[in-house]
Amino acid sequence: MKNTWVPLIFLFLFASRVSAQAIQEQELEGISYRPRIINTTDLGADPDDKQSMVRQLVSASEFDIEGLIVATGCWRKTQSNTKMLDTILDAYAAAYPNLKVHADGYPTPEYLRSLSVMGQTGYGMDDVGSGKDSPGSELIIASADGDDPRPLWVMGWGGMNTIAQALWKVRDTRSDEGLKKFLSKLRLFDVLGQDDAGAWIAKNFPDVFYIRATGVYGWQPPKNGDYQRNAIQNHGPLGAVYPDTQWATEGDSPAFMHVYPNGLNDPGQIDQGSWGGRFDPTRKAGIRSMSEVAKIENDAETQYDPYYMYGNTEEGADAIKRWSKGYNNDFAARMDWSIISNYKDANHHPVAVLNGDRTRRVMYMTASAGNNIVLSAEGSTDPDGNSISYEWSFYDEPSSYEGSVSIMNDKSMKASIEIPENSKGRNIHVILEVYDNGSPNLYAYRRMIINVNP
Ligand SMILES: [Ca+2]
Ligand SMILES: [Ca+2]
Repeated sequence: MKNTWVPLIFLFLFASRVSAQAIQEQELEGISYRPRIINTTDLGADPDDKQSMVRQLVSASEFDIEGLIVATGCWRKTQSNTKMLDTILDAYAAAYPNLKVHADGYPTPEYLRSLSVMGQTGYGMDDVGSGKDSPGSELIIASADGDDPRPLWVMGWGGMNTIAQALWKVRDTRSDEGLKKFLSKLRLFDVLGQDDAGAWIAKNFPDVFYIRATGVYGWQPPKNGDYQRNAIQNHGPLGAVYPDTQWATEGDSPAFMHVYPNGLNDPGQIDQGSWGGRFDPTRKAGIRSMSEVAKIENDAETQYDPYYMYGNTEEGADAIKRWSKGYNNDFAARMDWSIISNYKDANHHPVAVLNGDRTRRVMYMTASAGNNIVLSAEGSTDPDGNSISYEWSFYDEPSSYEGSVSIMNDKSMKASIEIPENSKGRNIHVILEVYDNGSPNLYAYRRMIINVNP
């Protein structure tokens, strides 16, 4: 087993990928691309990982998923197989013939199965070190080593020790230069901290990009409510493997929602704000894991003090919740896709055009204080022929300008923005939301960051 899966993974990885050169060309042209992502999950602890996996899979057309890894954490200290994941992938396989009718880019079930492996089978740093390599840790290494200029987002829906094992091995077997190159590809996103490996990583690899999200509750629709029952759970094979909420709903989804390429944000600019929240670009010490981690071992994290991570900004989950209509309807529409075999019988997202630019990238411009500038969504379209509406808003939290900004015609195709006299040298983030009148209404976003001349 151990000798055959590695070449198989390589085969699938390279067969499925856009060439590195093509991606580099797209990057030069500013065309946004699909994020590369590996999710590690403590499936079998809180059933909400199963919920998040359903949302991730039904959204898979937007991502290059390079790994689904079953791992451990403080709520599930051992794992022995991928059965729970396999069951959800079987549901995806049943829904796949419908899903692919509605969007390009859904990975085949066979491809996803080839990337679904076991990570560390034991808990925390006790299961990291010599002789502890797992298919999951090897997959992370192979993926980060791939010939692809894009960063690799590795998400911890449970503990971080499979990622720690990958880092441990690379440090143990490569030069400083090789380690540095490896680290530069990684973007780590840890939900809540669920073992002692996160603190170990942040302490031992202080330059690695490391977000620990703690504002992951409070954005979800009411638990086991009407939306969950009727928009998600009663929708075919994927709905059937979306369990009832036991403690909280989808606490791990903010990880991939942060990199969801919907036009709202550049995920590398973590303070912009995304469907996954907003994060402070200054690393902080002492962002602790869930209290269970210290109950397992009192000095589990304090032994690594100080360690530094990126954490949420003060809005916490409110930074997610402000987009609730967009992400709730997106998920509901995709669940519709999973049971509808005709394109014309479901709704699809509009395309938001900003000042003639049809990509999803964040745009920048300069302006002078006191000027009036016009932003245009002209050319925005809807693939279903729905009528579309526009909404322009000033997003104050990520803007370095502290005052208020008035936008005229904020519900029209063209809006006019008054650049305040006292905004010199600051920036102003303007969000365009384009939404259709299909059912449910679907949203597309764009962001213009206006840098005001000093
Ligand atoms: Ca979890
Ligand atoms: Ca539509």
